[in-house]
Amino acid sequence: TACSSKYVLSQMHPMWQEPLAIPGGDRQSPIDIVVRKSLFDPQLKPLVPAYDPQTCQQIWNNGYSFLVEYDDTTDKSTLKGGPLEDQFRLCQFHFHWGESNAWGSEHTVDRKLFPAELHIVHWNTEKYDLFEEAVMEDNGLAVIGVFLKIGKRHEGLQKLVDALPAVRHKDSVVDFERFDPACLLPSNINDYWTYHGSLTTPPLTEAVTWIVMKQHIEVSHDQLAVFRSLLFTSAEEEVQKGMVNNFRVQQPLRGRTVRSSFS
Ligand code: 1SD
Ligand code: ZN
Repeated sequence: TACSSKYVLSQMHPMWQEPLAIPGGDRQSPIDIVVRKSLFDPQLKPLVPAYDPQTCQQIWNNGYSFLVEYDDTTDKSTLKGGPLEDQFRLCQFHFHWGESNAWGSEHTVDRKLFPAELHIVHWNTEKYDLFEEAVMEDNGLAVIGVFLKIGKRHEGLQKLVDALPAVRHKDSVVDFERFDPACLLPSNINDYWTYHGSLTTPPLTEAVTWIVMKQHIEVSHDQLAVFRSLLFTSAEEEVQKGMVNNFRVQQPLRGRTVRSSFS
């Protein structure tokens, strides 16, 4: 189970209400991306997302974020190229955000914080049979990270924002169909940073090839306010807690190289 993982003993975010314990692995996420220290790798290929919006199924408030989940039983929605050698399959996307617009992202760029960060999660179907297996293994997952900034209203995101009141409480699920996560990518997906890291929530396994977009997307303050109206707590709980600051603290780079696809 997730709780028997050695990584659970590593540094925990205060949100998880666990003690800060023994330092864990050497490839943890998130990190600060120091632009000047990132290494341009001309071998890095263009990223090739090929998503079928028909695989979109539901939104689930899992008590930490909301997950937009996709049918990942076939190769209908895939990601390849970029730093990836294998083909990966889309399974879900989610966000991390702050209580104010001054912070909320997990990764930072030269210490700059963004108000939110999108994670599009894919698993390696060439090496593994199940998502649950891929999560525990090297090269199991590929996650695209996109920073959100406050600006004009994001038209593509609005359909999702409109559905969020239905999953206000923890454990609530609502049908959600035909949403193409590609509409949440910036216009230039060929400029990105990549490094080897981990999940940022338990089991914190070091299974992730991170692909962090250089370009951010813009959303309105009101759209992010709807994210903040969600709850960490279930309908049964007496004291309701607003879903904000659902990010992990930054982790040491420990000698890793962050590569960039651009110079
Ligand atoms: O926060 C998510 C978590 O909700 C879960 O989806 C997990 C496995 O996919 O991934 C983490 S994260 O590392 O993508 N932040
Ligand atoms: Zn995430």
